[in-house]
Amino acid sequence: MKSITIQSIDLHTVLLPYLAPFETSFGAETDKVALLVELTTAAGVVGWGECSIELWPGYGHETALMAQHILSEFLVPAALGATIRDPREVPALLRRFRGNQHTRAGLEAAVWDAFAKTNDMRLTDLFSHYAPPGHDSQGKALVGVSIGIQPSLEATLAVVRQRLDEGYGRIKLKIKRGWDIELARAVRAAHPDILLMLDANSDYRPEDADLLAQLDEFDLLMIEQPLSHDDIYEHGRLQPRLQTRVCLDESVKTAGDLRLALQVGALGVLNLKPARVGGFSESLEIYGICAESDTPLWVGGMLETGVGRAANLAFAALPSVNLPSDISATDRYFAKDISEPPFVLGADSTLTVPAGAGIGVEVLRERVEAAAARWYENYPYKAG
Ligand code: OSB
Ligand code: MG
Repeated sequence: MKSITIQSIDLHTVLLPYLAPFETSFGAETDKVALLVELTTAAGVVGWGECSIELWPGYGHETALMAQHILSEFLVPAALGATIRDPREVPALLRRFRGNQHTRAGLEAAVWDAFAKTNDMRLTDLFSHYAPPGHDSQGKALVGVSIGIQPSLEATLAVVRQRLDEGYGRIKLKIKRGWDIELARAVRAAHPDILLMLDANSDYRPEDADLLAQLDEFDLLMIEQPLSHDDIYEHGRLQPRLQTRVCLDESVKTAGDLRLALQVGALGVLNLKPARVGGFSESLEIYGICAESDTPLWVGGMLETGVGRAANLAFAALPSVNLPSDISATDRYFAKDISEPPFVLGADSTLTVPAGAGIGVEVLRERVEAAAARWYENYPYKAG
């Protein structure tokens, strides 16, 4: 493998309107905010990465201004001039700074993309290279769609119908306390055979175990993150009380968290969000643990732009990612993304990894500039 030397890093905070607002147990969002990391190597190769952040500290604690601050003051200066022989060296380069997983993941992703492009290979094949032997990329990933909280059961049924008609083979519904049993009952009654799952985004408490057990009758693929975002222990007490598998999302931020969760029986499935665990190096370690322990695995998303989604798709194409991932087609999110070509859903509810080197999509500079201008118009903060 050819190494890379990091010559320069440019940051672009962008704001892209969603086609429809996305509501979870934390509230509704109408726009995607992202910080895009543009990294240029000494040889002139450009890599792109996306910091999966949000407008306010809801899912994770990192916001756009925090990401700008952490990158410009600390992470970028630590990375500039470094020669990278293996992208898994990036965490060590940034080790003296703690936390800020979503932010550091964006910088690491830009390194992975530049490294893959330098070696003229798809990012997905670079991931395979560092995965356990025999884990060749499948070149595509099984995907599903995440449906936000709707104003009524009727509205939910209409969106579910639309997504099934579009070809999604797995439906995930966001739930919150008071918007759960009847929702699951209605959707299951309308669609007895679909792959159906729920995501609570930490809205329930240990005392809600009996209520959550009522969901068992709906034959759910899993229930995602029912309890606190930083809890593992209580999930370990909850899982034996449910027939439905518990999937952890928020609670697993490191490979160590996953080992602990497996030890205490806190999960039956893992949602691996590369951003949540600080990047693809930690993701590969977690992937290896799942493969070895036969833990069902899928790749989660945060409504990323094409840059983040392309990288997540490259990872989701690894063979031990064996349940549908939250990586939907471009027209699920945006009228016009910042990259081309758009992702289009295949007939078997799959997305295909683009053939080009690295993330395989082209970032359109005029779209990035327009989305950056939209950020400054709506959130007049100083650039990092
Ligand atoms: O909990 O999985 C989640 C989006 C933002 C924050 C948290 C979550 C989500 C999603 C989006 O469910 C899934 C997607 O990117 O399509
Ligand atoms: Mg989730």
